[in-house]
Amino acid sequence: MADHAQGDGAQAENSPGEELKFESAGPSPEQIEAGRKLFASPCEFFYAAQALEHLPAPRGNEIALAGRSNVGKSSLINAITGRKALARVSHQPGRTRQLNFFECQAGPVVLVDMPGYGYAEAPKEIKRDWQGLMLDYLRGRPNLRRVFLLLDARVEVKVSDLTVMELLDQSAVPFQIVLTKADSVKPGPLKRKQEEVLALVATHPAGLNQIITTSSAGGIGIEELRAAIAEFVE
Ligand SMILES: Nc1nc2c(ncn2[C@@H]2O[C@H](COP(=O)(O)OP(=O)(O)OP(=O)(O)O)[C@@H](O)[C@H]2O)c(=O)[nH]1
Ligand SMILES: [Mg+2]
Repeated sequence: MADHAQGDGAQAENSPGEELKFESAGPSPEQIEAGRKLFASPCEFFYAAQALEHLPAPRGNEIALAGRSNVGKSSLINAITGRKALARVSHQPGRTRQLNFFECQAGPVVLVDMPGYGYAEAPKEIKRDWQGLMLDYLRGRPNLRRVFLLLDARVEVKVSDLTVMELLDQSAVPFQIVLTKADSVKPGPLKRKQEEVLALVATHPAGLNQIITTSSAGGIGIEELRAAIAEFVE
């Protein structure tokens, strides 16, 4: 879990035997249990939209995963739902080119896997289509309860990330930063990244002041993410 990753880094700086106290801003055991229960029931793909006019009628609480191409959105959907290949993962950036909707039976909660932004290689017209769809969706979806905005823990924050944060501020859509691929970063740099991102998000009115550090590959932060999603279930 994220606080374990933070804890490892802090522990090394303390003398042996010294009692360690971590201010845990993370979920309570009850919230973790609510998240576990929510995703113990199956989640299924039910809809793909390539244009705004083809979105499914709003139902349930929608939670969208947004972020640069290759940041790990589809992998995180698989980790959250406990399914290996519910969302399609690729080594090539720009794999997801539509909005993919997954409904979890308990809930109702709908997870939305989004096309990535910032992928330079894609042909311009195609890119405009799928990135335009993503931005229009983020601006105007009535039942969108939260956006998890994914940032790769190994990569610097890019202008395109800031643009999306500003759009969410303007549209008053609450977003929470999720650091991904924490398995590939040492504790020291990871802690610095967390601090840098917390400082950044504090400058965005729509940004939540708690971030979640994850690794789909290492199972880090997944319980915490599930607990955050379970908050929306009535
Ligand atoms: N080390 C590591 N690699 C990961 C992790 N999550 C995803 N990856 C890798 O990152 C690459 C992209 O993952 P995806 O889940 O397809 O990323 P995406 O954000 O959905 O990408 P697009 O759909 O192209 O925007 C794949 O090669 C994954 O195996 C992780 O937690 N750790
Ligand atoms: Mg994807």
